[in-house]
Amino acid sequence: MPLNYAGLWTVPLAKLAPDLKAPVHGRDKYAPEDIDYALSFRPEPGLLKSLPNLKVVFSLGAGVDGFLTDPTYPRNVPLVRFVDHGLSREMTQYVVMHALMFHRQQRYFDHAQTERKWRQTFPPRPTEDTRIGILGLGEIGTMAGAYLRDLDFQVAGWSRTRKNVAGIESFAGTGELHAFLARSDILVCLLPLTPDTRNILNRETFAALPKGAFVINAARGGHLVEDDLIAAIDSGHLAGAALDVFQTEPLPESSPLWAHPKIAVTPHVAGMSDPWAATRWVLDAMARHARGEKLANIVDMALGY
Ligand code: NDP
Ligand code: OXD
Repeated sequence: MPLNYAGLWTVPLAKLAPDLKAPVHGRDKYAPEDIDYALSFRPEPGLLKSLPNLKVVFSLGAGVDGFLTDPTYPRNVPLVRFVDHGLSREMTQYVVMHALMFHRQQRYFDHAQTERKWRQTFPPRPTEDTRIGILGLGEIGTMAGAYLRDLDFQVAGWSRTRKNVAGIESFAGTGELHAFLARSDILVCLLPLTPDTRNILNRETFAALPKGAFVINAARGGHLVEDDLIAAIDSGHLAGAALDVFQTEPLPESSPLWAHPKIAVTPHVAGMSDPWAATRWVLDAMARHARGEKLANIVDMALGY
């Protein structure tokens, strides 16, 4: 069952700002012209456009594709995204966990356990020789990369602009994508979903990875061509994948991803915004906005993130 998001936010809002009028769309009656600020994650298309006096939209998640894929989104209204240490940390845990599960062959040992078999093996390659590539070296990618670097993996990141992060090699722009992929034994996607990055995890991308590479997608389902991934794994080119996000969510029961022995599936839970932290952030940002201060983490409408 998807979580009832509105229900999650109303409790902290009522506790932290009891005097604030905060109607829940679809549950409470409200006059569209009374709404100054909107808090949302994947608003129904057209909803934000229907609020004529909207001053700021707060994205309760880090990714804002749920707003910008709506062609009616009022682009003159600032969209601010949630950037939070706790959220980045949860995402980092997911990435590190799946990188280590692959590196330490945990699924192989899980399987051996079901057969009561004592199957000792060495890791396929030493940690220092294992190259991890992170697509998207932003808030989350940088934190995940730093933890993996500190575990002695060779970490590189790919971003639009060049980065200078100690111990992490930086690749930038489409011109350097192929070289980045060619050195990535574990490929992690932490990109925002934009027209430039949609379907970036595709047949050509997988072919550019070294044989036996593993793919972790914790960003958006729209990044991944699911059939291409299955074909690359079934052909033996890729070793497997960990997926938290899908083209269609909830992932339909009929999807072959569920039962694939080399794919780990989770239901978009890699990083969940803490409602209390996010509510404190929204209230603080609203106060700043009311004082005429500039808000941090405003989405660049042209870039889409
Ligand atoms: P940021 O905006 O901080 O980082 C995005 C990174 O992607 C930046 O390094 C940016 O480059 C890079 N990038 C964007 N477009 C391109 C491009 N065309 N080519 C190369 N690099 C590009 O985002 P966050 O780290 O905060 O979040 C990343 C994503 O993680 C979110 O958008 C969301 O989709 C996903 N997410 C998923 C969650 C889950 O539960 N599964 C939870 C939270 C987030 P540059 O730095 O040069 O601008
Ligand atoms: C996010 C998410 O973008 O939870 O924060 O997917």
